Amino acid sequence: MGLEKVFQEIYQCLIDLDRDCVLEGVKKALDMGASATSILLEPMSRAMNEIGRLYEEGEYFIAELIEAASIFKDVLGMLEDRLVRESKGLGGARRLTIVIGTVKGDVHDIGKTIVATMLQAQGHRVIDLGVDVSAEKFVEAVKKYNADVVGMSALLTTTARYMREIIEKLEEEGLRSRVFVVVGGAATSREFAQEIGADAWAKDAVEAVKLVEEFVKRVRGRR
Ligand code: B12
Repeated sequence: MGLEKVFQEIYQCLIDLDRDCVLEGVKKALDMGASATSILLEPMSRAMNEIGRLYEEGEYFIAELIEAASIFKDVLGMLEDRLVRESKGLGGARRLTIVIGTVKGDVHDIGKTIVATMLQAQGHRVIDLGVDVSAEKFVEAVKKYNADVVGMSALLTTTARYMREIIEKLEEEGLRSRVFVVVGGAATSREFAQEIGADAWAKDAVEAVKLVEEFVKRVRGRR
């Protein structure tokens, strides 16, 4: 069986909320040489989008979303060490301090956690503030840890708007120009990021890592 077929199996098993079948598929994919990153960002994330769509259509309810998230977290736990090992790390390059969190009113944390794990695996110091994080908490953490990067996640249209308030708060405190602000999550887009005055947007964790790497290169040139 080809890897594509196994990925399709993982995708379908997650939509069917069949935990054992998902875990089996993941093991099979690993045996066939798939990377943890590709498993998480391809079949697993695609299935979550489809589950979201089914919820929107009224075919799935909150209970199904909770179950899907629980299966996803099992897989994340199973793949975490590999995710870290797959990362090439920064070697001698400058490490950054990154403050990351899901914004106020929002409890979706799977994507944010993948991004945080991958950035940490790159050798950065990552302060994960968790979910439902207020502007005050972001500002406090930027000061306390002397952060270089602020990462904000939002999956709800309503909470994504709150990101602008966080950026304004950073401005008020005179911190905005000191930090690179990157946003992500299903409720955001490149245009949205521009609109609220963020520095960058990433569609997934791989892109987030790339963005921060590019930023590291620029910072190294300056400091
Ligand atoms: C699982 C899930 C839940 C779970 C979350 C569990 C958990 N611990 O996270 C639970 C059941 C709690 C939940 C609750 C709700 N949910 Co929900 N949920 C989802 C679902 C199906 C999957 C999300 C997910 O985990 N995806 C997988 C991860 C890997 O992807 P990701 O989060 O997008 O992250 C990637 C990128 O976006 C990016 N990224 C993410 N964060 C960041 C941050 C930075 C800095 C960067 C650079 C990149 C980045 O990188 C990540 C990895 O590649 C989505 C569907 C969807 N399309 O997203 C709906 C969805 C987000 N939920 C939705 C809704 C409506 C709700 C509820 C309001 C439902 C209700 N009536 O109660 C509540 C809100 C609760 C709250 N206050 O937050 C809607 C939002 C609609 C909207 N536009 O506002 C969606 C889109 C479903 C839908 N299509 O209707 N939900």
